[in-house]
Parts: sequence; structure tokens; C-alpha cells
Amino acid sequence: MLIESIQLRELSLPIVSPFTTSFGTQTVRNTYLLRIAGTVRTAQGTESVAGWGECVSLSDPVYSSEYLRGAREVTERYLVPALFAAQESGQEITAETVASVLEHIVGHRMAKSALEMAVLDAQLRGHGMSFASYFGATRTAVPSGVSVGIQDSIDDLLGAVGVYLEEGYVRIKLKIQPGWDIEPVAAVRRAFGDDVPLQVDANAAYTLVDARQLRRLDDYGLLLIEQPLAEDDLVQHAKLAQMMHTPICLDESIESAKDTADAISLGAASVINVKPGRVGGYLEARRIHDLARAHGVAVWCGGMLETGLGRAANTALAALDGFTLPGDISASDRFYRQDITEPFVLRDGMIDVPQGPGLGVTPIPEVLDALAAAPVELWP
Ligand code: OSB
Ligand code: MG
Repeated sequence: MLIESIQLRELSLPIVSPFTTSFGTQTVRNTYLLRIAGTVRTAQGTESVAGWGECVSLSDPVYSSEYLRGAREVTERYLVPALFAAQESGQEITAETVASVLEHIVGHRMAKSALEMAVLDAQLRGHGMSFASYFGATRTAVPSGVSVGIQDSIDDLLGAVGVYLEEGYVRIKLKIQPGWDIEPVAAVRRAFGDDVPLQVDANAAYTLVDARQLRRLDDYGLLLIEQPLAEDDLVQHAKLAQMMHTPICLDESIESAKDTADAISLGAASVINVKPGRVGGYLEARRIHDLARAHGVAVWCGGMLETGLGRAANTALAALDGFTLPGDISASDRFYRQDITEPFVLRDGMIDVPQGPGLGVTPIPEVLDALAAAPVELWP
């Protein structure tokens, strides 16, 4: 495409109830959106288009090293100027070239992903193609799982899980940490039975020394345990996998297709959580899906409390055949009373895959004006 402008808009969305993980509590989702406008050449002629991207970085560097102000800073100072320079030198910017144009900037995958997402949205809108068909997805709806934060009490937890099951969520993920692991899992099994698809996520809160405690989870028929050990503990995850039956799934450790290849060859994971923002974009996420599938390793699509924009793109990705486990793709109202797009809703435990061009959804202007700061021009 020919990029004519890039705008950034900071956004603060209140979360319906505090979301607590081993790394902290979120009560508001601070993020920024990018809007890229320009033209796309198609068989019909030149189309004027605009595309949206969303940054999944959290405000603070507690889930990964990225943090929102840093992502914005690197975007303004390095990423947008790099795209600009490439276009000025005559290079065509497409979603497929964004990653290589930005490759000399080390890391900052969430910031890069937001830019690539906006270019991809613009490009696909120009061609009248949905994210889902671009990825090669065949399903028109995806099963919806929900991530349940650490609660103040077991009673609160059972109350929350009961509501989600009533709403139709087909898989429950419990956040765990030392001191909140066996008891909540046992209580959920006791209250709701052995048939509820159940998994846990430790967000790197344990060490290999805790293997005996973690092994106690084997008694509860869990689908998987997500990221029990630190981000860079691939070898130790492989050792843990030898010591317990519950499949090990990696989230934080997987920042690229290369990390995925390493984890698979080491035996550090038998399941992969794919988060497009964490790995630098939807194209790398698609490659991770392909790689895992080729190795017979299950993949599912993780979430980062996305607005309707990121939720739309994640749903489209999760509609690929290799996503054999339900993702953290819940309805908009799991986190937000008011989403910035038309809300995603649960229908028989499923979320419909948007079929319109690009993301298939756009921010509602009045909602954006109420919740977002004024747009900041990054280009020209
Ligand atoms: O570890 O999967 C995680 C949210 C923020 C940061 C990390 C994680 C999560 C979730 C929520 O579990 C997933 C969602 O968006 O539904
Ligand atoms: Mg996780």
C-alpha cells in the first residue's frame, strides 16, 4: 500500500471486575490504537483505505519486558520512521514486508505487531478480503474459553466459574500462583465435575524446585499447565515435562517461530499458546501455527484483554484448522461493559468469525471519542 498517514490514539477501557494474575491486578485496560490511511492498488483501480491496529502491551513490564509507554516511544521514534524511510526509498509497504522493514530494531514485538496489524487491515479492506480468508481459515465460529483471575476466596472463585459456565464458556482457565493452586483446582473439580475442560496458567510464578507441588496437579485431569516456570527456562520446562503428566504449554517463552522450534525440539512444550502481539504479529503467529501443527503439537490462541479490534483478528486466526483447543477468546463483556467495536457475543459457547473485509469491525466513533485521547499524528 501507499501509506499517507498514521495516527495513534491512547485509550483507557475500564475492566468489569479486577483481573488478578501472579504478576498483578488489572482494573483498566490502557492501550493505544493505530490508524493507517492510504491507498491500495487492486484490479479495480486505486482504493482509499484505512486500517486499525491495537497494541497488546500492558502498562507495566510485568508480563513481558514491553510496556505501553515504551511501545509508543519505539513506534514514534523508530518504527514509523523506518516505514517512512522504506516507502520514500521506493519500497512497497505491505503486511508481508513490515516485519523485514522493522527487523533491524531489536525486540519490541508488541509495538511491531500493532503496526503490521494496521497495514494488514488496510490492505485487506482494499482487496475486500477478510483476515480469516487471508489466513486460510475455514471455520466460521470458534469455541470460546475464559481466563479466570485469582480471587479473594474459594467461594468467590466458584461463584465466578459458575457464572461463566452458565454463560456457555466451553473451557475454564484458572490463574494460579504459589498458595493458590491445588485448592482452587480441587474446589472447581468438586463443584463442577470432572468433565469441565479445565486448565491453569501460572504466568511464570514457579521454579523447578516446586516440581513436587506442581505434580499434585496431575490428579485433576487438566488439559494443560501454562507457563509454570520463567520465560527463559526452556531446559527446565523440558525437565518438568519429564516429571509430570499434565501437558506443559508455553506462553511467555514463545516470542517467535524460532522459539517454538527450540521448545518443540527440547521437549519443553507439548502445547503452544499463540499470541500474535507477543510474537511480533499475525504473520509470525500463522507461521507458529503451521510449525506446531507440522510437529503434532497443539496450539491455541491466547488473549491480552484485547478490544474488539484485536478480538476480531484473534478470532480469525483461531479459525485455522491447527487451533485444536479453545482459545482465550471470550465475549467482549468478559472484560468490557462497553467495547469500542460492536461487541463480540457468545452463541452456544462459540464466537462468530467476522466475515467482512479486513478485521470486519471498526471502532464506533462516539465510543472512541468518549474513551480515547485525541489522535496524535505520527506520519506525515
Ligand atoms: O497469561 O494468558 C495470559 C492476560 C494478560 C496477560 C497475560 C495473560 C492474560 C490472560 C487473559 O490470561 C486472556 C484474555 O484476554 O482473555
Ligand atoms: Mg498465559
